[in-house]
Amino acid sequence: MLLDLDYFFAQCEELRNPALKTKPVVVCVYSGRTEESGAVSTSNYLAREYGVKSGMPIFIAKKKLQDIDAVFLPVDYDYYEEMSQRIMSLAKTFADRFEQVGIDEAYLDVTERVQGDFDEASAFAQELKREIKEKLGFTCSVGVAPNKLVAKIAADIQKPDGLTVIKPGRVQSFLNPLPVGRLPGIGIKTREKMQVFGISTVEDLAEYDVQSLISQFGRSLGNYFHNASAGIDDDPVQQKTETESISRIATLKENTREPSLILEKTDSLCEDVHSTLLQQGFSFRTVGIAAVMVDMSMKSRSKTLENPTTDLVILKATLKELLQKLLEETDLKVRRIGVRVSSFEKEHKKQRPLTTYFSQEPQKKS
Ligand code: TTP
Ligand code: MG
Repeated sequence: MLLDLDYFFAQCEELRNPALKTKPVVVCVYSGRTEESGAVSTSNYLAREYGVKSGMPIFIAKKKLQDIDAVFLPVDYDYYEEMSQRIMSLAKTFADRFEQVGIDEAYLDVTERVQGDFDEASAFAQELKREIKEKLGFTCSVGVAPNKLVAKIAADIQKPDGLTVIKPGRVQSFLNPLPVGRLPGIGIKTREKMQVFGISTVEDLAEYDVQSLISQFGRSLGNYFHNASAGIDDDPVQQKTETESISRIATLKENTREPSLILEKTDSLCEDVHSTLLQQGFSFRTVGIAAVMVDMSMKSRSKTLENPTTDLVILKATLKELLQKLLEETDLKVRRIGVRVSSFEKEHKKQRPLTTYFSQEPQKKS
């Protein structure tokens, strides 16, 4: 199952102040440059009806909601994290294995609990949704499927307060009509490239020759696209150790897309992260990069290595590779850049609250 909270930051705000429920609510990351500069973090579904979207500049959202009794609020990460932790602790009790993948998102492996029965899984998901609503007041959307890839796509199909169950025999017919952009990892650039080859739906991609995909996108991506189009994914739900990740983020001297300037900063962030890793005796498997673009939108990429390592050279090289991919996905300049390592090998006893990537600077989770 993939569990995704609906309009999460805005729903947190509604819970704190129920009078907001009848109004468009827009949660904003103000950049501080001018009174209205910054971007929309998220909005409730009433605001979305007027065309407000995550990542949109605040002044545009204000224009769309001109003359409407709408509410604009600044982000309050600490409060959202507290809510997130409560929800995730409850959700965890529903899973054989539980993997949180964002402040409002988690995968639950429930195979053993429902003995592989999808009707049971569906009832179980309803029970999960009901408990989260009754005990904590939040609505969420859930996708139930044979694997993480399909569960994630299923959860996005029906929102808010949705439940979409895709049984094994229905995976291909479910995926076929969807635009390829629904597959994780297919962003605007890849979509445009695929369009040139006449690939616009998942079905088009599924029918495309795998060797041609490999020659266009490289072996690893080509194979991934091919498998994803058939709904194939064997990535297990990975229950993490309590120490989840170590990350650092910094603002660049100037907004830029020049890799060498950005790498100068990521290299020093890597060194910082690496020394913390060594102090704590961890090796890592997953490396992530995150960028805040000039319009305050966020982009991130991560890669899981075959084997755990503590090697700084590998860390820097992986970052370089991820940066390249991230820049390919956008034409915007980068404003802030962050580095994160996770999937640690060593157990650790202390538990600290989950922190979002961008809430503090510098930041670490340990
Ligand atoms: P999402 O789950 O992508 O969005 P959402 O929960 O607001 O809406 P949905 O009902 O479609 O799931 O992201 C979770 C939170 O992450 C979101 O509430 C705010 C934050 N966020 C940003 O700050 N910037 C962004 O560009 C996005 C997409 C999310
Ligand atoms: Mg959400």
